[in-house]
Amino acid sequence: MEVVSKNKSNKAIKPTAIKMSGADAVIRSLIDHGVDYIFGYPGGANMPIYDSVYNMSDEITHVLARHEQGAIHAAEGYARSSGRVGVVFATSGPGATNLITGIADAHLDSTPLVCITGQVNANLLGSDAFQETDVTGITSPITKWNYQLTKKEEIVEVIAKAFYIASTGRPGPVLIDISKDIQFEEIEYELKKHEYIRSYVPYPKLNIEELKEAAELINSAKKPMIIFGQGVILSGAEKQLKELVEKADIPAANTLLGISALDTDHPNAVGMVGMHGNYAPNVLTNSCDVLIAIGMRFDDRITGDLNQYAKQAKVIHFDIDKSEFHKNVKAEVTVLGDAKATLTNVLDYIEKNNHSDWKAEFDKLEAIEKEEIWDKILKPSEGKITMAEVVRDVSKMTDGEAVVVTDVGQHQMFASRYSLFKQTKSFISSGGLGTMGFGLPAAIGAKLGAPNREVVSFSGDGGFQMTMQEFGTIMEYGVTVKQVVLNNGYLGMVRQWQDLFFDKRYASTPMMSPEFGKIAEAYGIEYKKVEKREDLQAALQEMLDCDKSYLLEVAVQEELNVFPMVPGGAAVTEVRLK
Ligand SMILES: Cc1ncc(C[n+]2csc(CCOP(=O)(O)OP(=O)(O)O)c2C)c(N)n1
Repeated sequence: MEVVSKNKSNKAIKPTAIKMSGADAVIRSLIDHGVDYIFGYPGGANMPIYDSVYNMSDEITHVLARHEQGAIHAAEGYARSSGRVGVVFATSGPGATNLITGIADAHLDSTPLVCITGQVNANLLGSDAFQETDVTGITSPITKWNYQLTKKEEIVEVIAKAFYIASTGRPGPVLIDISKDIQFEEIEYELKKHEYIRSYVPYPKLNIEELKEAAELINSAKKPMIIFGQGVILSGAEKQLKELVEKADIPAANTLLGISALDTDHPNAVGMVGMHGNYAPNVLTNSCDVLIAIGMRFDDRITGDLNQYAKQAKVIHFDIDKSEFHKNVKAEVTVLGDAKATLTNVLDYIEKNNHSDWKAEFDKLEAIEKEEIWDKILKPSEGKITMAEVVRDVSKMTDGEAVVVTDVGQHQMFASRYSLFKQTKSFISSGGLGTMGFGLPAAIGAKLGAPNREVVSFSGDGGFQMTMQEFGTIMEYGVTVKQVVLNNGYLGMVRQWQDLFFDKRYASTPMMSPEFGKIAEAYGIEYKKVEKREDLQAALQEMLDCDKSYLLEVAVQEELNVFPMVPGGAAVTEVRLK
């Protein structure tokens, strides 16, 4: 059975006034907000809502995950590949607390989610009732907004508000906790669009002075450098970024989540900044005269030691969230607004320029990185297969068109460094929270959010074992995900740190795995294991050609480290090549 979107509401909101139960109103609202998939898990406190899903199952599809964490990562993957809001259901108590990791993940990565949890009857609140947890209390620091619904009249409006808040401005997760009693009660359903909340200004008015100041600095810069983040993708500003990069001829580096906003092979693309980013953009962050940050937040994995970060540069910070300004890095000029709007408007003031000498400095350092690192891991003449080879081969074989999903660890860094991209929204990874177990469920959601694209998910043997039960979801819904497990027999990234900073004392990082082939077989998923380099390409081709889900296990070099590396707390110029 292949799962396809059933919601024919055409994403338009249709006002209707009709009597129905609170639970029916929840589902009707979702349908009218254009939701086609709900990822979730039922239980006592959301049973009426599930009964309504059953009623309206010809208009909306519920995807039953095998764990609420799987459901929420799937919703995140869906949101990231489709650019729409992901929707998750969980029951009260353990159902709700199982969502926490995913909510925190979505919060740090600005992923729009509407999470709907069931809650005990309103009259039992505060009595330590069965499966009662204070989920709005627990999630208040990790949601953009949350609300406990105990009044039936508020259901429709609060859901509309949730979609509005989750998807506008800087997106993020919201949570609505609905007491069970009002799910049964009858209400008058009439959907209204929510487009205004007092003191919430998701799209601030552009300030022309800021734009002019930014343009002036960019025009006069001799060594400008752009660092772009996921803000570009979230606002759909890829075209404007490219225009800016080309018109002013500026070298442009990406953060981990900025990957794929600009084609990897663009002549001005200089790779990734940060702990395992590329040598040139890391080192030259401390040589540029103007640093233009677009939709990124100067995370500590990007900056290393802030006291030694870009001190020589005048910083221009484009962001939609003004609390990001001067938070970590002091900016000379701040430009508040949605990246698409600010970049479109700043372009009017940007002069054509040429920075070939400056770009040549990047080329020089890139050549050093390639010689020191790339050749050894992309074309090794001996030893076991490397993670980098697998990632690069998949990119070549999919012509850079696949959606690459990763889990967390060394393979994530190899995937981010060696994948090639030609399309936006093509790299889905847990950035801010670094959540192991994210990969497989996120890949399921990513496929449902972008059904016409090939989705290839890379995991390590450790992270894969955290959520591999989601093979059950694949089995049930026939979602096609190509899952590659890069098996090094270790919790590789932690082992790398033990190697470099703990005298190779491998405490609890060697890890046994089950026979993955048997796991795959149990779920009816195709499987192959590759151990020899000469078999790799054929195995990858077989996986990519397969029209069903596939698990490919690759036995990779056990103790290979990811370089370059800016050690934690070091300056970006202290980036190590070995
Ligand atoms: C939920 C969670 N627990 C622990 C960690 C710490 N951690 C980061 S990477 C890593 C090792 C990952 O090992 P594996 O999944 O085998 O991938 P590899 O690094 O070998 O590619 C660990 C334990 C984490 N990021 N997330």
